[in-house]
Amino acid sequence: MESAFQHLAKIAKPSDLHKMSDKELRELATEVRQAILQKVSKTGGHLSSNLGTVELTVALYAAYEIPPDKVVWDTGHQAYAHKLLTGRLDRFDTLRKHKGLSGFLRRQEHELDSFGAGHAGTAISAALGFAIARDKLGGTERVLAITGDAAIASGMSWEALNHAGAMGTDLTVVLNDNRMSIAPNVGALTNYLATLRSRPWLQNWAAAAKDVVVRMPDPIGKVAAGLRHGITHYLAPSNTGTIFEEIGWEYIGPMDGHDLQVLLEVFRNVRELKGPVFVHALTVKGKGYDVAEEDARKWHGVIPFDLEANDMVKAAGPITYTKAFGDAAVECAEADPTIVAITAAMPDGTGLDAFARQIPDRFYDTGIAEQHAVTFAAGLAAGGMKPFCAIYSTFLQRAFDQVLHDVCIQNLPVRFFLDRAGLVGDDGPTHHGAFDLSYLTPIPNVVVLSPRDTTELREMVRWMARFDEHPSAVRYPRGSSDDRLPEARTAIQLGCAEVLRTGSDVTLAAVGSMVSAAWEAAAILEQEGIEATVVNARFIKPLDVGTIEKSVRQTGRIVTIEENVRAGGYGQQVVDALAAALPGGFRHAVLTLPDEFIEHGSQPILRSECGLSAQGIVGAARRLVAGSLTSTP
Ligand SMILES: Cc1ncc(C[n+]2csc(CCOP(=O)(O)OP(=O)(O)O)c2C)c(N)n1
Repeated sequence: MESAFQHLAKIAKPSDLHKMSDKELRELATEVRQAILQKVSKTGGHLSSNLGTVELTVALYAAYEIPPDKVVWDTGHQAYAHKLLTGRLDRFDTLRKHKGLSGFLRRQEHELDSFGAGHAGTAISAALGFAIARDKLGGTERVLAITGDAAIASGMSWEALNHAGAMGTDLTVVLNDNRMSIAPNVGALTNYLATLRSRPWLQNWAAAAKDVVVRMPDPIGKVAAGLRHGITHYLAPSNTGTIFEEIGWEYIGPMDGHDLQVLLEVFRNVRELKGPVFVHALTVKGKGYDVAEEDARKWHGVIPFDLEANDMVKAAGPITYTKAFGDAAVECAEADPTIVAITAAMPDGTGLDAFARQIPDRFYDTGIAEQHAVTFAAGLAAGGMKPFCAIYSTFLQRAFDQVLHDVCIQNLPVRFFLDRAGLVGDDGPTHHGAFDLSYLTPIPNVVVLSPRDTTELREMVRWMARFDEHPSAVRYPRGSSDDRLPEARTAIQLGCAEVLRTGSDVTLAAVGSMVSAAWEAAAILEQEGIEATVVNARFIKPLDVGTIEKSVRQTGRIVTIEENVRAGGYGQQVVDALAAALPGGFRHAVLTLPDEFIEHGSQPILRSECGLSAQGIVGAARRLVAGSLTSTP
C-alpha cells in the first residue's frame, strides 16, 4: 500500500515540502488524506478532525521553515497529517496501539511535536510561551498555534488571546473552524464566528492586496502602516473590526481551509507579518470522506471500520457505564423537575445525549469550559436546583479549584459524574483517570462513590439524586462491567461498604472496576485453600472503616485494589485508618496505579502491567499469607 504514496513516502521532514511544486503539493495532500483514511480504518482513532486539517497542514509545512519555526497543535487529535509529514508514515499502523504511536502529540515521541496535548485549549498559551522565550533568547523563528472553533471558546484560549494581544509579540494563531466540537459546537462565540463566515471569503491574497492599495484614499500611508491593515479592513465590509482586532490581533480571513492555493499564498505572506496575527480558516470536518462529512459526530472517534463498505459497526455488548448513567439521569430527572444536567462539550461521551434529546430545557452544554461548568453547577445548586454535572475524570482535573472553592467550601449539593475513571486505554496518559480519588477525597464535605457494576451505578445515581446534604461524586470506568458478580445487592447507604463474601485468611477490599477482579481472585485463592473476604468499598469518602476493621481483625491481612494512584487513594486511607484502629498490627498490600504516567494501550494490557488484575491480586494475597509483605505498625 505504501508504494501508492509516491510523494508521502519520500517525506522525512517538513522541509522536504519546500522542494515540491504547488501541483506536487496538491498531490501530496491527496495522498495524506488517503493515508489517514486507509490507516485509521485499520487502527481506529480520530478520523473526521484529521481529514479536515490536511490542506492546512500541507500548506503550513510548505510555507514555514519547520524547524526552527514551531507549530503548536491544540488538543493534538487533529495532527495526524503532522505526524505523516514528520516521517512517521512507516509507523502509522501502530497508531494508538501499546508501545506504538500516540494518538496525540508528545514531546517524547518526536522532536517536532513541539508541545504535547490531549486536553483542549492549551495551544495559544503554550505558543505565547514559545514566542516570549524566543524573544528573550534572541531567536528569530516564527511560532504558530493551530486551534479549533470549540477549543478556542475555552477559558484558557481567551486568557491567552488577551495576554498575547497586549504583549504584541510575533505570534500567529490559525483558527481551524469546522463549526463542530465533537457534537455541533455551542455558544455565542460560535454564532459570532458564523457571522464572520458570512463575510466575503479570501480567495486570492495577491489580488486582494492590489485591490486594497488601489481603493485606499492614502495608499502610501496605509502601506507604511502595514499592508495587513488594509487587507483586514477590506475583508471586513462594515466599519467595525472583528472581536480579535479589538483585542490586539490582526484578523485575516475567512478563507477556504481546503483551497491549497489560497492557503499557500496566505501563509507565505502571513509568515512575514509582525505582531499577533489571527488567521481564520474554514474547514469541513470529515473532508473528502462522504459519510464522515455527513455525520462528523459519528466519525469523530472511530473503531476500525470497513473502508470499502463505508461502514462502522460497533459490536453489540453489555450496557456501558456511560449508557447506564445516561439512562438513570433521565429517569431521575423525569421524576424530579429540579434536576438539571451539565456537560462540558461531551454530550455523547458522558451519556447525556439522551437527556439532551428527552429533556432539552434542563440540559446545558457549556462548551469546553470545565471550570465554568462546575461553578455554573454550584450557582444552580445555590439557587435551588439539583445539578448533575457530568465530566470525565481527567477533564475535571482542570476544575479542581472550582470543585473545592465554589462547591465544597459552600457545601453545595452538586452531583458529579466522572466517567473514564481509571485506565481508559488507547488515548493514553492525557486521558487516564488516575487521580480523581486523590484530588477529591482530601476535600472536606464531598462524598465519593464508585460502583462495582452498571447496575450499582444506576443505584448510586438514584441515591445521589436524593442526597442533598453534601456535594457528591461517583467515578466509574470506560466500558462495561462484567456480570460475574453476585446479583444479590444491599441498598446503598451513606458510608457503607458491601461485603460480597467472607473468608478468614485475607480481606480483599476493592474500588469500583476492581471489585470483579477481586471476586475472581478470591475464587482462584479458594482453589489454593486461601479463604478471602471480598469487600466492595462503594464509598471512598466517607470510608467504611468499621466493616474493614471487623474483617481485618479476623483475617489480619488486607489487599486493597483501586485504579488510582497510591497517594491520596483508597488504599492509603484504609491503611492509615486501620493503623489507628488496630495497634496490634496487620499485614497489607496496597495495589494501585504506579507513580508514573501510563502509556496508551488496551485496558486489559495496561491493567495487567500495573498488577491490577485477578492474577496481580492473587500474587499479593499469596505473599501476604506467606508473611512476606508489609506489616503495620
Ligand atoms: C479540556 C478538554 N475537554 C474536553 C475534551 C474532549 N474533546 C476532545 S476534541 C473535542 C472537540 C474539539 O473541537 P475543536 O476544537 O473544534 O476541534 P476539531 O475536532 O473540530 O478540529 C473535545 C470536546 C478535551 N480534549 N479537553
